[in-house]
Amino acid sequence: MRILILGGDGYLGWPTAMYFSRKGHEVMVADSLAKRHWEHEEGIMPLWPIPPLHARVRHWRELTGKEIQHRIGDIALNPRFVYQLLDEFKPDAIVHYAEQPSAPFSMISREKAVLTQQNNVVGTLNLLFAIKSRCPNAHLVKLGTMGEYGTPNIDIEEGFITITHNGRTDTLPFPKQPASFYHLSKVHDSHNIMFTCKVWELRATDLNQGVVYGIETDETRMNPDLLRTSFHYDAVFGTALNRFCVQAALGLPLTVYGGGHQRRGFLNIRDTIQCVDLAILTPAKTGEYRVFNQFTEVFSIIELAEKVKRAGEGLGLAVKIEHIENPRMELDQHYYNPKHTALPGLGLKPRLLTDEIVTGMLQTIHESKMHIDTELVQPRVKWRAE
Ligand code: USQ
Repeated sequence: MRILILGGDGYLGWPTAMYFSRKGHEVMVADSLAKRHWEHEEGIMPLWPIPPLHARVRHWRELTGKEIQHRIGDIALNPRFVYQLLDEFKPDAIVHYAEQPSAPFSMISREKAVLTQQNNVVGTLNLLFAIKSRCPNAHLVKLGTMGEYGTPNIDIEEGFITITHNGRTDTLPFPKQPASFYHLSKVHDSHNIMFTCKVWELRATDLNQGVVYGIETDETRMNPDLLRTSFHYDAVFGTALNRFCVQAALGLPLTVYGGGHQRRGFLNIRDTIQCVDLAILTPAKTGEYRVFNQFTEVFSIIELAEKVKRAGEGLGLAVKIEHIENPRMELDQHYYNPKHTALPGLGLKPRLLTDEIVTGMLQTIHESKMHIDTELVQPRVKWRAE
């Protein structure tokens, strides 16, 4: 297949590109490199330096003999770039990761909230128009988020819920209660994609993903120095488990926000790729908009921190858990029971979070602890201004 990966320079995009290339698909990646720019703006760096995209694809070619085509351009600011990509590459499937991915980043200021929504919503809208015009049969696989649903006091379905109201019944989009301007941008995307599947008969899969953790995939392991993915531990782009592992490796207290009873869906970065592969192998039908909840396990934040503490102590590290004031507005105690049967139904074999996985992450990070900038660890973005 011809697979176009938008956001192919990112934490998920680059490993996805290598995975599909290794499987023998024709792969093109496109990226605006905006994430690297935002990192510089915020004074943030991934734990390990990442070669430029040009060098990454060259290293991949030298190692495997396989070509990953790459284009630099901004799908939100430059609609022509999107049309050109589709004209030139004629993709069968488009994996769309090209979005600002951080909730805290979107809450820094008016400017960052606008940037997040412009980048994400307009980028996706440009893409939808370009697909309609150039390759209406291509399957759009779009990265959404579990955070679109929030934490309602009922079971969360996969995208849609059947409701009987005043004696009448309908299947409707599941209510959305996002908790940041970033999560809101994904909700707006979902509405736009669903609408275009209906009116233009596009075909799309919205992957409502949970929090991803992990350092490596089979492909990054082929040469970690040259092929590794961008791993963040800072309070803006870093996510819960990845951050806790870095904190433990460095002997810093684990930053559990509030009581830590908030529950979320989690998955290994290797399972993200497996899920995208499964979605591509069984595409949505013409005119179909389908939603898969993409995570493998639910944990509370304190459970995660305790796992890291246990694994750290097994390695002789002194790990302390600290409950710090929650910078976000979110429920601490809540019901959380999201369904996630669609992807296992397509054959997902989850790689669950074992103590061995946490230990492996801690060991790898510990070897590089001299690169960690402790200044980046404490949260500085608050949801509510002082
Ligand atoms: N948290 C802590 N301590 C930390 C970091 C986070 O207690 O040091 C808590 C947060 O308060 C939150 C939970 O952990 O309750 C998850 O936070 P996170 O920073 O790991 O992830 P989040 O901001 O929710 O966003 C991440 C990705 C985003 C993706 C989302 C899936 O950055 O791209 O869409 O996970 S979900 O969380 O299901 O919406």
